[in-house]
Amino acid sequence: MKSDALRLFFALDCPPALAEVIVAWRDSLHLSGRPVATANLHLTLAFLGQQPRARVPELLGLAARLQVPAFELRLDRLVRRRNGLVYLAPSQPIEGLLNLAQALRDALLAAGIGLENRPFLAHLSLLRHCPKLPPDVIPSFDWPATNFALYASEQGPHGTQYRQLQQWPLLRND
Ligand code: 2AM
Repeated sequence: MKSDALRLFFALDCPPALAEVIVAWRDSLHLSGRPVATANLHLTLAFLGQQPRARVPELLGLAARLQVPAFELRLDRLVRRRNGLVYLAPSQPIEGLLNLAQALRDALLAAGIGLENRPFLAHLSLLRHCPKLPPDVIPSFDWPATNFALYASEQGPHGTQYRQLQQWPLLRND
């Protein structure tokens, strides 16, 4: 029987060609830990947690109404958290990204879906349970962010899978 709740989040989907390049670079560092699958690379904009399946049409509607410009995202920091999560992040605040995350948060709040009160952390997770990073690793990946999507996080036979429910374009600048 299908569960009537889904674990949902909005995210930027890493373009497949860029995901391949990032994963090849990550693997070349030979870090210990549990790597995130190439297909799962994404940058979360808003984490909704468990939501009733019946809410999905409303979420699709509010996302479709957002009018946010496309932007360039440069990932140029490699970070390891104390819990062993290793991620890529921008070293500078990216206005377009912050605007998109805020627009989503506002639209969700207006729909009565409050997010956790922790500040938005722009990050693309690469590896979990990593004990240590080598010093002086300076990445540089450019990601033209042209769309965003709603995902359901599901447990599959090979671990966590992120199923894209729908995606929407960001506004072109030209
Ligand atoms: P992570 O990669 O840092 O774990 C699906 O689980 C996505 O939602 C992942 O990007 C995950 O981030 C993020 N996520 C999971 N729990 C979250 C929470 N409580 N707050 C914000 N993001 C969360």
